[in-house]
Amino acid sequence: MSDDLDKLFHQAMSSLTSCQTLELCQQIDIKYLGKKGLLTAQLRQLGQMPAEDRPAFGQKVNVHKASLTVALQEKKTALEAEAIKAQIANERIDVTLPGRGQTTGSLHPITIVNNRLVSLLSGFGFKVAVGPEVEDDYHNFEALNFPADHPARDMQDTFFTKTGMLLRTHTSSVQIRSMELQKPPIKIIAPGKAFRADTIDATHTPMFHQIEALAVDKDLHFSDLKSLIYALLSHYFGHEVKIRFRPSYFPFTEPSAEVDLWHNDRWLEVMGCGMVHPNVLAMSDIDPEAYTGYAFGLGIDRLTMLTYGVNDLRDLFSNDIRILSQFPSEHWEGI
Ligand code: 2U9
Repeated sequence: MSDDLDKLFHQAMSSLTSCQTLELCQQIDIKYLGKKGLLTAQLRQLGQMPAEDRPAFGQKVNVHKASLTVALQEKKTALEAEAIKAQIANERIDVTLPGRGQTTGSLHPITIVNNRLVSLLSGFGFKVAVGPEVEDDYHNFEALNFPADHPARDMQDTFFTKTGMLLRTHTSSVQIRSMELQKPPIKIIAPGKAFRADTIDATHTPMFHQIEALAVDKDLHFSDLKSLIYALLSHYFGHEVKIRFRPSYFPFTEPSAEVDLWHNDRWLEVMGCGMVHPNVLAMSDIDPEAYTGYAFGLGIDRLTMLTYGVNDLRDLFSNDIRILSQFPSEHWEGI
């Protein structure tokens, strides 16, 4: 019997030696020392023993139990220490490493230029107006005095939807919608996207950005338009600009002009303008005898290229962070 007891004890001790986890320690504890454990069960055999053997056997069981309890506790402590050591090694941070730093976004150059123009024109008393990018023929063409056979109305030049709507070819449709809701004096700007079925190259994309201005009031003259454009461009470039007005043609303005800017020793076409055509005023229920209006339109993408020396428009739309992160957004934000 005593031999069995020793065997049991050594069996417990050897399984404890090879045990590598706290869970296994717990299992050994239960298996040998628990209420129904193998060593605990040995005490129950005392009853069937000769009385003289009982004290020695009982004592031996208790010694084994005590030894195993101590060994288990030591093993548990060792395993816990190992686990903490491993965790510390795992979570170690090197506080001497340089920080990764924060990456901040920046505004797209087109947004920067747009914001500056909106800000300058707000200073001249213009209010921002917005409207839909998917338009109907009336607001995009008809109300702007486009003749029925004008090339812009052709499938080749304009994106039409299956339902007979179109993608606005300019933001002028926004001003038409504003004139439906509001009577003179009117002083609005319409910044936004416009769409034309152009083949993509260095200076053309099917989606581009515009800002258009419209003023309608009594006694507005071409001279008011000229002085506004001169002031706008001078403030934009930060110095007095040299510009010229060259006669042109648009269905919605009469007279019409292109504005050229003297830049890097040559004339560059930067915008178009004119006095609002009497037909356009009349179609919006504004009496052309009592009121006159002036308007201009400016391509923001082209002005962005000019401002930052970008030669290829496609670079502005490639979403290449190496290009986009070069523009000093903070400087112009909110201006
Ligand atoms: C209304 C009446 C008149 C807006 C105008 C232009 C001249 C013009 C182009 C500039 C470059 C378009 O982006 S671009 O390709 N625009 O030349 N736009 S006058 O005239 C209007 C607008 C609204 C009711």
